Amino acid sequence: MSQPPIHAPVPELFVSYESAQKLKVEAGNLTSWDLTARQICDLELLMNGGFNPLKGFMSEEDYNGVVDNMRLADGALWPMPINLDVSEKFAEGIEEGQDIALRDQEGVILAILSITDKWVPNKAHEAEKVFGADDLAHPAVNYLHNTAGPVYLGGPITGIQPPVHYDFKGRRDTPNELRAYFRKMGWRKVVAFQTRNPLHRAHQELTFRAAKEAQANLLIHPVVGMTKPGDVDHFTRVRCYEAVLDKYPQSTTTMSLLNLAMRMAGPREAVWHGLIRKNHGCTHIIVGRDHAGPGKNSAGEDFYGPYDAQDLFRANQDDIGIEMVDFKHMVYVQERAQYEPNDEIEDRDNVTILNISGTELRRRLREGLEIPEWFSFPEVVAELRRTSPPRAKQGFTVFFTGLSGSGKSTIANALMVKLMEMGGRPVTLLDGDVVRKHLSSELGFSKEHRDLNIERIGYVASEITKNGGIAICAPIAPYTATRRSVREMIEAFGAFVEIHVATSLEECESRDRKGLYKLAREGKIKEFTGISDPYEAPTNAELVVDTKDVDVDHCAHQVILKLESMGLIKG
Ligand code: PPS
Repeated sequence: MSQPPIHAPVPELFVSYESAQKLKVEAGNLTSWDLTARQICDLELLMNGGFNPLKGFMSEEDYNGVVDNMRLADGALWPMPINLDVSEKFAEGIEEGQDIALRDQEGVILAILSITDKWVPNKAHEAEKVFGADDLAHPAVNYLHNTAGPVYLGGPITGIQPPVHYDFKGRRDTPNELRAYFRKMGWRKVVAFQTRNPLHRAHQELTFRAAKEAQANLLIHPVVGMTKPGDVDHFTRVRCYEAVLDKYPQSTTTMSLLNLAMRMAGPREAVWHGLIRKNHGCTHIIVGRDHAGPGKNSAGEDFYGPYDAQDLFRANQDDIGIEMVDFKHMVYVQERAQYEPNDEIEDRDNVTILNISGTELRRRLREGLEIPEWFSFPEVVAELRRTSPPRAKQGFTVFFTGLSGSGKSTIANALMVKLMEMGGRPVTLLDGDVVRKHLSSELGFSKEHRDLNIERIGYVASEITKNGGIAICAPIAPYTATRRSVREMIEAFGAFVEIHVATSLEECESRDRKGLYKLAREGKIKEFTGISDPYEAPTNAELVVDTKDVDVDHCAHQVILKLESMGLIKG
């Protein structure tokens, strides 16, 4: 197979500096689209040649070819649709033949799109063909249906400026910058290692072996754009990669960050990664087991077979234009104190083979357990521990829900004092009444207003949780869907402990501590929860308490025991 001339530049879509200055002023008058985070990633790689041969967002003809056969209209191999998805409302005001300005999230104009095509895609068909199933458990299918706009725009791009990055500037390279680096270093063969995870000893070992086998230099090329939801954030990962970089023999290896928005499309993604790496001047790419795998489908099965990505890559290797190096599954052989490819261990009955899965690693981090030196480098483990402290040191939210007068606030207050007595983390109480005074004073009790109130509480609690504090919330929060959305918001940063204070309506009404039930019965307070407004009782709360025959202290103690059992506080 003929190798591409890795040092020749790839075409970019930028105009000259002078033209860009002029265009920027002119584009100020155009209709403009505010790019989403994913579109910014796509646009950056379109403009800098990372998505060569694409010259802009795909036309309908290119899109159809790509979806159905992985081919652009001119026959070139391309596995992934790259479209500008917009809202119906925006699309209504747009005509084919029109130029629009594409702005980043601060409003800076990055490019002009000359629209040639506007159409409504068949998303179910796209999901089936590109991702293998129209199943929302696939993160890209979920994005397609629930985040991406319903109308696609296509057409060539005129690049004005690349998106601005404030982090790790020195580690980001365009395809042509990397090509120039390889030329300067005299690297004629380069193996790329694509990754979205921290590197441990096994990865270091396998990448080193892959480079040796291909007699090539090594490019660690991690994705820092968008990866799989729930991945270790790229800030932490890059600090980890920097620590691992020192472990390679000097000047054989370099690292560069790729602002790609991954789709987790397994086989098609592997082909796409190959084309992107070829554009970045690489001659080889490592493709592993379950490359860019999205996890399990809604039936609990893998979306793709473990070697589907390697098979599709192999079948298209000539068109991709770079060679695949198969990933070797490396395991640690205790007796020989070294990593070896799992399929090459002949005396496996006589040796101890050690391995720690990703799930096991996360458990050990969460519970503050030992992570052995044979598995990872101490610097990497220290970085991961800094970002993922054990649960007993992470922030969390305790979310009480229940009728007015059920005892939420009283238990919440007792809990706050007990947690403060223990010390270690700051505690904030977001009580229903307090929130309504300071955060939601303009809101009433319609469904819309109650939802807004709970969303605000959820947002504040998620910020507290993210920053390592304890948030205690005590609103009525009568709607299941709203409580679920708050749970999701918080679980991105730490534990969400829902406590249903299930004191019955009869009991709350007979206490009527604020005299509100009487007024509600008389119709003097409208939309009163339990009387003239609904309360949807939780079915999946972490704990249910009832204050009828149990004193507050005991209820608060039950919560403390729950928090202990979840590892959130130390007994
Ligand atoms: S919600 O539904 O979660 O937004 O309600 P919340 O913010 O917790 O506010 C509840 C407190 O407001 C008082 N109050 C009412 N509650 C329910 N329905 C109506 N219509 C209403 N009007 C005023 C009541 O004192 C609630 O306080 P708690 O602490 O729950 O008794």
